[in-house]
Amino acid sequence: MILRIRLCIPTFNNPTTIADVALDALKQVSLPILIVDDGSAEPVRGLFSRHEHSGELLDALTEGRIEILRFDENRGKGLALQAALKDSVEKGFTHLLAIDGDGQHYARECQKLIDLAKDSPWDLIIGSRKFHSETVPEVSKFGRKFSNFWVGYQTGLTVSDSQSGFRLYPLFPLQNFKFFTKRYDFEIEVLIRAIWRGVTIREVEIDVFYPKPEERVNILTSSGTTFASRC
Ligand SMILES: Nc1nc2c(ncn2[C@@H]2O[C@H](COP(=O)(O)OP(=O)(O)O)[C@@H](O)[C@H]2O)c(=O)[nH]1
Ligand SMILES: [Mg+2]
Repeated sequence: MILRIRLCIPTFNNPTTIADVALDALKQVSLPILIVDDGSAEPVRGLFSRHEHSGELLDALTEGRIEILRFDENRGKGLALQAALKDSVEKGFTHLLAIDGDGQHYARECQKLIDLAKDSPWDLIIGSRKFHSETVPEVSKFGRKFSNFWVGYQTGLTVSDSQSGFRLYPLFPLQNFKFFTKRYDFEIEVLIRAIWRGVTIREVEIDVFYPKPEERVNILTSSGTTFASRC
């Protein structure tokens, strides 16, 4: 199968990181990029114009290497990803590779998931975050265990990082799914539904960075968060 992969960066209020994440993605992966700007207080386009590498970022926008889908009001990460999945199916992509906009994910790690997809194009691939660093909050470790348990309970399968937002979604097997969740809970729902439909889940370990607390999306401002560990 010829893979047509699109990189997706869902973002909500990541003013200090989103332009750098986009620049890093431009350098590290030669994939078209879709940023879903979910009602961020400062629109991503404006942040691009003010960035020290604004020329590079604005050229990428003009040339279509980066597209921005902007919602005027925050709708939730789950709905943002669902919009990206739908739009990508319509545009003929075969896969959506999602990474976070808060600088926690390194674009250079994308290649590991892409390499796996070449051999397993129908599988959903998770970048399983290495959680060895001291900076990983205990609450995140607990949240991951809790949601892994929940996925195991629903499916009988063991997944080591069911909360990771670093994922390669195969579009064909997922395209007719109906989802009920809108926020972070979507990432659990899509996993469970995919497993129920017989999609194989693969995981590959990735390095992650834990930014300073003030650069993370605050769970109190990103309303409706399911797991308190999402910080
Ligand atoms: N589009 C969109 N993205 C969101 C929303 N909430 C969080 N995100 C993005 O999802 C990514 C992960 O969010 P974060 O709170 O850092 O979760 P964690 O790192 O997995 O604990 C970041 O890029 C956020 O900007 C939202 O409501 N809409
Ligand atoms: Mg984060």
